[in-house]
Amino acid sequence: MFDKVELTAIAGKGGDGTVGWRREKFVPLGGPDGGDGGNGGNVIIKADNSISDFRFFRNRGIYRAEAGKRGGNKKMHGRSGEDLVILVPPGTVVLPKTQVGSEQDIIADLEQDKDEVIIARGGKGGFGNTHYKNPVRQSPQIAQKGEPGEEISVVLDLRLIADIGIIGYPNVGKSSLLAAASAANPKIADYAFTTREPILGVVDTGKDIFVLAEIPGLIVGAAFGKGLGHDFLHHALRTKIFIHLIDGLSKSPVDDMIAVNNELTLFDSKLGQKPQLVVVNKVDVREVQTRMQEIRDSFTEAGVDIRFISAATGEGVKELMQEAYDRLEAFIAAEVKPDEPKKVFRPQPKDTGLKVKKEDDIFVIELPNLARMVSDTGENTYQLVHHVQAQLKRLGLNHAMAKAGAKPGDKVRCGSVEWDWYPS
Ligand SMILES: Nc1nc2c(ncn2[C@@H]2O[C@H](COP(=O)(O)OP(=O)(O)O)[C@@H](O)[C@H]2O)c(=O)[nH]1
Ligand SMILES: [Mg+2]
Repeated sequence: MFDKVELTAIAGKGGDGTVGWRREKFVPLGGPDGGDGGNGGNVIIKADNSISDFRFFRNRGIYRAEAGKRGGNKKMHGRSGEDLVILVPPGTVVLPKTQVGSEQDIIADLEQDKDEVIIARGGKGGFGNTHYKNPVRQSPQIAQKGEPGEEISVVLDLRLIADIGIIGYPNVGKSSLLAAASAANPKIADYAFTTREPILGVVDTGKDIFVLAEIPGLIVGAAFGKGLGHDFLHHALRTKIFIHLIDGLSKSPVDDMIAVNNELTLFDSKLGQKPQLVVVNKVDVREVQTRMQEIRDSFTEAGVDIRFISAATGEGVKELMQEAYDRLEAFIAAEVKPDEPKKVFRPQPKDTGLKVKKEDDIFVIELPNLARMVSDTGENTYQLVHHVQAQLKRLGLNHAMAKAGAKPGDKVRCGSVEWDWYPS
């Protein structure tokens, strides 16, 4: 199954503004009433619990949001384009796809159901001619085109995040329990140091589904924590509750529990505070069966409630998983959610500053809002040229041109309008 997919998102173009005129009885030609274009739709990626993988994605597919509609007469706004919402499984990380194909900083981490991010913003609708009326220009024949929508290529990376982690000494049976409870296939009786990364499995209790992780590396004493990577901490910290597994054959099961808990707290105090279900394993072994009462009493004395299972025969595993899930749910429900700032990707603010770039013999002005101006005839009318020049002058064209090395009489262009520049 894919756990990575690439896609390109193209937001909707803004609708064009309209050049329109009021028509009334007995008024031959009314004032301007051309409406603005609607905004283009955004492309949004949203986590949804109903989606569990990327099987419905076309790899490298292109996802487009709807364009905004043209402005109408009577100052009617064009309708905005609909947003395109792409549903992904919770746990999806959105990364930018760079030209070289390397992945850099995360755009968004859609960890939970309903987390969402706008990856491409729709273009703004253009202004209709009503906006260009002024005391001198009573009948503006110019309007603005809609802005293009943003375009971005991203990689979606599905990272399962474990809800419940199994901790405990080496050889207590963590891998065996993970294998017994899920379809995961961890190496059993692996040498204790080889497992550095958490191994994840999906548990289906028949009623509920959750992700279970074997958290490796809990080796009490010197070795613990050494060489454990970011992945370990990431998973261990995100895990909401722990199943603390204990070997029923151990000399002192209670001391084992205490030692592991001390180690957890030393590693990160937040880990030590997570709720735990304490479970004694290997109850299929006779020796453990004969000590059951003694073990239970020792834990009761320590104020800890325990259950017995056998990861080898599966005894008690199903019940344990259901209990773990119920605890998880209760824990999540009780969690006070601080008002975390929503993880929303903010595109760079648009640079609206005036920029002049020399292309061959002509100085080109990059000012998107102004470059999108058009006249109703499509030609460069006096009004259009005048509007563009007046705006540019206000924004410091002369200074910018001089800085770019222009000499009086040089050609300059903004959008479709071209003229000879003489500083005035
Ligand atoms: N008899 C018995 N042996 C078990 C049980 N669970 C695990 N083992 C054995 O204990 C050893 C360590 O198991 P493993 O799952 O690799 O432990 P981990 O190091 O905690 O992941 C292996 O030899 C397993 O076969 C169990 O419930 N009963
Ligand atoms: Mg193991």
